[in-house]
Amino acid sequence: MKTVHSEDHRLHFPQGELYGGELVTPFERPSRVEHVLNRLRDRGFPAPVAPDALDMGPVRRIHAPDFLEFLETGWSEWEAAGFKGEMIAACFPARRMHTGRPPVNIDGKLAYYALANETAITGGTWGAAQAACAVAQSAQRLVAGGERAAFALCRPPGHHATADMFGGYCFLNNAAVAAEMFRLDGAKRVAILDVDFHHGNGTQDIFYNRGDVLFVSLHGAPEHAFPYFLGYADETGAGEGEGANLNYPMPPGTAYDRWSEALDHGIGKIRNFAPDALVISLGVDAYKDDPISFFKLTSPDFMDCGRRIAALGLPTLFCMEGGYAIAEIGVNAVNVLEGFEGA
Ligand code: Q9C
Ligand code: ZN
Repeated sequence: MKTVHSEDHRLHFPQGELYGGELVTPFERPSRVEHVLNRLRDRGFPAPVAPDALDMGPVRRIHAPDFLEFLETGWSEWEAAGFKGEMIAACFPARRMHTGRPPVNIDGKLAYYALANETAITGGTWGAAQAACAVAQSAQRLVAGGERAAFALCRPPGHHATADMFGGYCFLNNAAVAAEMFRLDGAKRVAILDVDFHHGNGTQDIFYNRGDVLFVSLHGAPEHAFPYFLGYADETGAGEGEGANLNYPMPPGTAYDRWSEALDHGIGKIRNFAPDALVISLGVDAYKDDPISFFKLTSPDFMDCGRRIAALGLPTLFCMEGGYAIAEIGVNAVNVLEGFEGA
């Protein structure tokens, strides 16, 4: 399986993440990628290839023009306003305050486009987000071109990003853009399976009204886990998309016995949907030692997960999402790929 990777992910490395009332070094950091690259090399995977230039066409089909403009120009507006720190939202259009009008003031704009304030924007963020999305696009082209599977080593991740909000470490929804590209390439139906510990609220929201893209997510129950306000089992899609959204929220302490039951159930739904392509939002933060998550998967479990995904027999694009047990992220992510290839 080929990997697509860009060193431009390094452009995004904020100094601070607001966590428990402290500014800490972000959990989502560049060294995550180094561990994955090292493991790929150690396990004999082909050397990663660089992506082609980003095609903004499919990005514009997923994200709103004003949001893309904010990501592109926000940092210079922030600097011009005289702010000295990184861009961290300090307020939100909360309940009963949202009238859908983006402010002109950059501090207000930041609040408008943010869905959480753990995620800072820096001068390099837009470049890195574009590179991550280009990585997903190039890997998608490999699969659309006939490869059985490809690995998009995206950083920053994407599944929390909605059409017009960033947060949860995400800016552009790489997996959603790739799924849309499969549709543009002629796939009648596409399935997205999100195994990241966190609910893929962005991907869910983007495709909620569409019947051509099935979204299946396994995640920490929203009562207990970020993003807290979405990811319940009764969110099943709307309109044309009714029945094409499937959430498997699971409680603290969930181990592979229960998690894999949900996986098999979701895989069964994907099989019935009969998609022409499969996108995996590959977060490995369901790992037992992940510092910000509460599932109990072991490293061998990730290999079994890859095996079960392979049994679908679909052209498959893996898009990297979360995973914050830095030392083990390489083993866990590559185990999914090895399980897939060995199946
Ligand atoms: N107390 C991904 O795994 N944590 N994003 C906020 C609030 C944000 C995770 C915690 C976690 C985002 C791609
Ligand atoms: Zn996650």
